[in-house]
Amino acid sequence: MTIDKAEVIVTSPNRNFVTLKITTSDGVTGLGDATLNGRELAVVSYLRDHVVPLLIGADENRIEDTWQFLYRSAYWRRGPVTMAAIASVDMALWDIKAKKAGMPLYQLLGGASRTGLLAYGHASGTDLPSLFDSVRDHLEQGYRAIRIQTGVPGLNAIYGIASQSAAAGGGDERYDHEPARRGAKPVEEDWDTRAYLRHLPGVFEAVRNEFGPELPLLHDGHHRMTPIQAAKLGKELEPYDLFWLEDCTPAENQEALRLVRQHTTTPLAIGEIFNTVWDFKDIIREQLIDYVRGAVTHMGGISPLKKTLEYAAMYQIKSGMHGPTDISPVGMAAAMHLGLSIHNFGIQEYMKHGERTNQVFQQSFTWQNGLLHPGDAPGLGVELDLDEAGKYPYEQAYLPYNRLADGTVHDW
Ligand code: GCO
Ligand code: MG
Repeated sequence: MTIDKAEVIVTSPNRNFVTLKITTSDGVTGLGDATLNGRELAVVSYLRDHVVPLLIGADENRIEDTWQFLYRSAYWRRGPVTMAAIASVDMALWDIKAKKAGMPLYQLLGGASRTGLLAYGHASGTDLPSLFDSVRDHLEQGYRAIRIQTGVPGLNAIYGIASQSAAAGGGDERYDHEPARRGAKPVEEDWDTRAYLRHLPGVFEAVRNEFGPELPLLHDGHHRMTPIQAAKLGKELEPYDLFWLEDCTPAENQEALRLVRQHTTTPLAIGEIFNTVWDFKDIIREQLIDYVRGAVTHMGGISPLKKTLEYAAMYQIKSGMHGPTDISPVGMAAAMHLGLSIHNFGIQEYMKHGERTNQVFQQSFTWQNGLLHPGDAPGLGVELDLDEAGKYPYEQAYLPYNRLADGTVHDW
């Protein structure tokens, strides 16, 4: 059989999503997530103008060959736009193969290595009381691991504090629990690393005192520290036994992690903005990280992320796949099937999608006792309702960005 049709669907129920839908000549369909937050339409063009014409008439069974062809024949390798586009093809072809086999995808990937996936949610607050409320709310929802972000005294709006994104819309109108906001220009936030470093250890001390020693706690530094600042923070957080400190330094400077590692035993996670195994190669081999944060959607698909995680396994490094709401339900399903099947699963990020998103994407995953499971429907277990998707046309939206008090642009 061959690929008959490949459609690129853009929809914005609670936020923008780009989905590739492949249909084979025997009428089987597969979905792939190609969402690149804030730069969505670049991937739409890459797919529609350059990839879809190459897929028509191709053999849908040849997943690895198709991946290699799209990656190598472009000549211009890597980069988020290219790799999100290739990822969507890879996911859709795995979806089709598993549907044809009549199995949930995790069975084709080797079968389940566990009963479910430990997932963490995002607690946040502008101050300690609101942070504690948010942690309690997450515990009530069943989360067994929690990311902690708080406001910093003196700073108005900073990364990861939900109340600000909620303030952008409120209710179901909000931009889906996540900092990107609809609008023609990115919103400006402020930043002061010294104020943050003074504040954060006290926050973790308070959270540990309130919630005890067992709860796995995570924190995202969002690329904002210099190497020596990250080293200092990692060291100061050691008494609070973090599950991980994420993106402590800018992702481009991999040598930074050597310096951080020399100073702290706080586990490190990195890679949500990485695109290929080459971005992970050295930091895995040198054992500079503990968790691979790659997303199926941004790493070129299930095939390359599985290879990267198998390589990581040789160094006892585990998965910590990216799962904010800008990973669509299709990308999340792909992460769940992969996570369930590999041996070195660590944790899965899980931010719940909004109601309208769940109507556009019909999903079969389950969330019970703090564990995710992709479900047992054949394929990825996600179907796209085209009529629902059509109700929500694309709307321009951007992630915010940071400036320091003197006006200098800073990593967000
Ligand atoms: C995370 C991330 C996200 C990103 C977002 C950007 O750890 O979940 O840092 O919140 O900011 O995915 O598109
Ligand atoms: Mg992050």
